[in-house]
Amino acid sequence: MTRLTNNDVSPISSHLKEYDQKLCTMTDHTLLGIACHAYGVDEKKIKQAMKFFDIQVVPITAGQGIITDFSETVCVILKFLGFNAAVTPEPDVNGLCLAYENKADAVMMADDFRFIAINLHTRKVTDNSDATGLVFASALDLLANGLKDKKTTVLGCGPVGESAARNLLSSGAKVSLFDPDQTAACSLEKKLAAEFKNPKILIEKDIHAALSGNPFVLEATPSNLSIPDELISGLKGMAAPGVPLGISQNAARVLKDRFIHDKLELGVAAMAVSLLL
Ligand code: 2YC
Repeated sequence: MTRLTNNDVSPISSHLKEYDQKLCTMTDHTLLGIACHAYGVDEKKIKQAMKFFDIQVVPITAGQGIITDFSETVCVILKFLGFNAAVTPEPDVNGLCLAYENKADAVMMADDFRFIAINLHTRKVTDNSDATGLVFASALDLLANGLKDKKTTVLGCGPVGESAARNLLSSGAKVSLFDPDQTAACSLEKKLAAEFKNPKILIEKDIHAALSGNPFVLEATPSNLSIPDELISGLKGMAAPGVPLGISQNAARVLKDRFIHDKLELGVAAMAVSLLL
């Protein structure tokens, strides 16, 4: 799991409105709308429920410690969506106690290994990797006006890629898997084949084969250049939860409004919506 830096996080709050509008232009859905689409829930019902739902974000000093602005940015995203949210004044155990004592409905927190949200009433736990894979698959589905029977290549077969591939299969996409570590692709294919009663999942042997046939792409690798520039023009669209971004700035310009990437926003929106299910 790639650890964000303050450089990744600090620009987010001031660009939220602009990003929300860009998502609308590309998918006809807002940040909240994409998250609701991911879980198949009615946005009006979520908007109603979130008014009475308080989420406390607890900074965690364990391991490599606090990322400056991380908790504050998660909180800003939650409030932008319409939730009541605040960062606890104390980190760690103290922060968790304060959240309970202040009758929070949910907490969100991250150490170096997991970023989770917990509904304190239902005890539902949502993991950022699962939610991020799901919501970026949902965004790609909207970008593509539906992915049924369309070739969709998942680059990166880790936790985010697994969650995305599972949800792309549910959308009826023709899923191909690629990972530089072929064993990761093979084990994911086996796992999904068992879950979906032998769907046709292709394992691609190299990046050129993976990106042939004008696919849609879900880029979920921690590499900063998983797709060479010369292969970009053949892509129909891309959703890229991978951190750092797996394509060059020039490639991002070529893809323009057929390309969705962020480092926190869609994942946090999906985690928050999942707390209300
Ligand atoms: O500020 C804090 O509370 C830190 N303990 C937060 C550490 C987050 C580490 N994880 C990441 O940077 C990202 C997550 C946002 C999702 C995957 N990696």
